[in-house]
Amino acid sequence: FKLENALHRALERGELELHYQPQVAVGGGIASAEALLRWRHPERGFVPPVEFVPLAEESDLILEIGEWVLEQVCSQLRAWRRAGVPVVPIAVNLSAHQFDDSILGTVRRVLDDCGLAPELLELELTESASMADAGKSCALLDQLKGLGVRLAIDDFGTGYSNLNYLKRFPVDRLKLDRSFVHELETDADDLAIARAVIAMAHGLRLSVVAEGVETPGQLELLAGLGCDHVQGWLFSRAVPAPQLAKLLARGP
Ligand code: G
Ligand code: G
Ligand code: MN
Ligand code: NA
Repeated sequence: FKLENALHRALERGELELHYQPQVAVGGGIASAEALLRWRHPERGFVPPVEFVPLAEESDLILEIGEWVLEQVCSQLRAWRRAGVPVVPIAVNLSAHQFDDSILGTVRRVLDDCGLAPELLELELTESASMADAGKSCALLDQLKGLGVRLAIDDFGTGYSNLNYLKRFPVDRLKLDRSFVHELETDADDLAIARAVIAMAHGLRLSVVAEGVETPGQLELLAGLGCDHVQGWLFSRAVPAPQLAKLLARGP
């Protein structure tokens, strides 16, 4: 059978869901969370996003899925707020294919539909998507920032960053890629890179969230470097919405 055909129907059949991974303030509680797509295929079971997101990106399907993700996150935030859950900003991954002028209308519409404070929505752009045509990205990011949403550069350090553009991008934070975190305790080069990225980000008035933090040793090193937030299995995997609500209700 064709996974691609099934993916076309997955949206309508409600087989896609979002899980949420907490992003924890160093020395504090849950400051935000990242929404991560999950596909529960009726026969194949759980299909990871690394398998189906690239497939969806081969067609305009990624635009439909991307819009669904934004709608889902905003209506989830509204539902939580109505239920008295102490909400935090939620970060959404944008595919490079979504990153054109049409994203402005989409983001404005989902925020309006839910009557949501724009600061509760963060958009994650990969370094490669934002730097591919950095001049154009700069204009688009300015317009997105004008809507009041938060902006982050995902997988920082793995693409081709143009620091001239990074300087001009109106982004709020960098996500230090987990490939630099994985061997932080044993690889002096990774430690040097993490230190440099954090220092540069702070110099540019950006905050840093480190991805893939799995051990107390990694956390300790990152805290020593002044890293602002951490995300990873040390704290929590991505969890279904009701579970995140419980974690948020528990407080810091
Ligand atoms: O959760 P997991 O580690 O399996 O996610 C793998 C990759 O899938 C991540 O790099 C993430 O950026 C991507 N991904 C997860 N959810 C979404 C989404 O809603 N939209 C897009 N475009 N990519 C996503
Ligand atoms: O958008 P991005 O690719 O950064 O998505 C985050 C991905 O990282 C998700 O697929 C998530 O499952 C994965 N992830 C989250 N925490 C950890 C971790 O502590 N270790 C590893 N290896 N992967 C993680
Ligand atoms: Mn991400
Ligand atoms: Na990432």
